[in-house]
Amino acid sequence: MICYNEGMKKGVMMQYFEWYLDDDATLWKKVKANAKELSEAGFSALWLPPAYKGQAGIHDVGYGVYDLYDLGEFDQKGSIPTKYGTKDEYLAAIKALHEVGIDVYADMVFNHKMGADGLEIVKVVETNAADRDEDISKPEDIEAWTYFDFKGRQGKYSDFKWDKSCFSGVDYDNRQKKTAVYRLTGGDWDENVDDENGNYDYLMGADLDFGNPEVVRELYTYGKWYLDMCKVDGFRLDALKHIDARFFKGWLKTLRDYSHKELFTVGEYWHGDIKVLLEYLEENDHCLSLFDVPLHYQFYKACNDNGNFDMGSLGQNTLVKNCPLNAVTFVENHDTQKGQALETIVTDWFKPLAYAYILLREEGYPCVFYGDYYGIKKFNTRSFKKEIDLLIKLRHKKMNGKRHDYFDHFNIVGWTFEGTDLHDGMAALINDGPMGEKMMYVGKDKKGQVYQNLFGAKDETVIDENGNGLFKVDGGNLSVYINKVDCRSF
Ligand SMILES: [Ca+2]
Ligand SMILES: [Ca+2]
Ligand SMILES: [Ca+2]
Repeated sequence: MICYNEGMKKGVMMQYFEWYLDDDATLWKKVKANAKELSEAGFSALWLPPAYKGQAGIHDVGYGVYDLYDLGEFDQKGSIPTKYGTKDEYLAAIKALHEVGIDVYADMVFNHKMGADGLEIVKVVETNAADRDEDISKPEDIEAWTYFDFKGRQGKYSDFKWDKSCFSGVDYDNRQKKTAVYRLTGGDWDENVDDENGNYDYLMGADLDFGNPEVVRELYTYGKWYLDMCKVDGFRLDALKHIDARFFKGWLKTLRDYSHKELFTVGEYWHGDIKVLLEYLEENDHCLSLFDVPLHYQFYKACNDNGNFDMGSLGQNTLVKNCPLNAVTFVENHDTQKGQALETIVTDWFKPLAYAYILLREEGYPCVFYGDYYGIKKFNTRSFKKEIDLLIKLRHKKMNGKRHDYFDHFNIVGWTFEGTDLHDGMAALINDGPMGEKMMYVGKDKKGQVYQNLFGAKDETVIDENGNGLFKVDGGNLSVYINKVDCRSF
């Protein structure tokens, strides 16, 4: 099997946006300006937000996708730029990132389209919102927003026009001004979607019908266009729960063959049950990675449990444990942050502990959240840049040699790296309870060396003749110890 996981090469990606960035069309310029600094901090890839025009124009975070071919180039939805800038600025940002060796992953939102240009009379049945396999009306005509002709673009790049034949669901009848889950009678819900609500094909907007070969063909064409135009190195796929699970396997294979690139890809399948995620990967021959949602939920639980979370169980039943090559680990994202639909905030005290867990272990491909790195202006949350920078530096310099795990305690758990002949190791501890210490092995050849903690109170410990150190960790905190002679360079 091909290893699609950059994390195994110590890669670190950043999700370079949060939900509440200013609608000032400056993100692409900021990316370009910060490229060198991000590279020096040790980031190897950025996941950039959806770059195409959304229904709310400059105010759209990007998930209310209107025109996939408008990357901030056409006067549509009230502006030429998107929330993040113009197409030229996007391409310049990608170029700047490539120049410093940072890969770029584009966010692909293929489940739905919004902000249609016109209404059509469509034949539908209303379905039970809680069980979409159940029809609750006879076939009826409604007036739906399903016609997209993108007048502002005038056919540039693609003359594909979207109409009612391209969609399998809508949620609004303009005649009756009624909101419901309507299924277009021309086809059926897509199969191979999540089974929540009976069939979870429908999420929002005009739902793409992956049973229509024209739609599938257009998305293949689009993928090639995107690679040619933007030269990205991979993708983040939105809303996989709601899209036929068979689609992306073919799409990715075609684009990988076409571009001769690995095209690292991570999908958003928002589900806390590891079994569901493993099944999805199995179904797709592991051709992509998924975000480790179960691990996020463990962080969320641990930080809210006042020390009662069993830290010894951290990582059990997670993707990174069961399928590390296909796991993208993360602490927080634009959906879990405050104010969002899936709000499950990992609180401040636990954040450095969670980042230590995803950044200082080899398994999984860690993804740092913009809002954690820079802080979230809208809510005046704190920046964890200092801690994250230090952890990434430790990841690159000290994650060497054999690892020893100590997930054997209700509060204090830890792990060490022995190092190699050429490179030193380290000892890490995370603690959701009161201050304490833990004996851990760092290698017999370390006998007599002084290890110092880079976090908190700069505690020191001397490695004994058996290669063990007694490492201290403050209450609700983390410690990372390295050979004291190296501390000055950190
Ligand atoms: Ca769908
Ligand atoms: Ca569909
Ligand atoms: Ca505990």
